[in-house]
Amino acid sequence: MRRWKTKKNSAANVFRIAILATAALSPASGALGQRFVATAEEKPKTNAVTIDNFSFAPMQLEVPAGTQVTWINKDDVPHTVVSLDHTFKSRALDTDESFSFTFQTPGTYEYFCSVHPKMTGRIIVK
Ligand SMILES: [Cu+2]
Repeated sequence: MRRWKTKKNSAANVFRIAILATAALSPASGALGQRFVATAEEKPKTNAVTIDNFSFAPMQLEVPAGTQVTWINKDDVPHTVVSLDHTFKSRALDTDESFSFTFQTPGTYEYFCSVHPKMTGRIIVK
């Protein structure tokens, strides 16, 4: 009777230790943790404006000061990103090329494409 009880307890303990070891060593949980950290660090700092079908999307973007904004050209013709007050100015961007600018000073930044001046956009920095 007593011997049977001891045996049962130790079997339960071995089972519990095995579960803990599996959780600690699981590569899946480690990768998941890393991906979460990377996302949390990158997300607040980057904002993207897509150039597609001769327009900027979103046309107006509001970001906190210190944010880097990246424009990427998804059209099959070249476009530029030029601010009205010349705070920033890209070269001609071919398909899938991008241009980035970091906005440190709060304000409203109107910009356009110098190749197609009817293409306009606005970045509002708070
Ligand atoms: Cu253009």
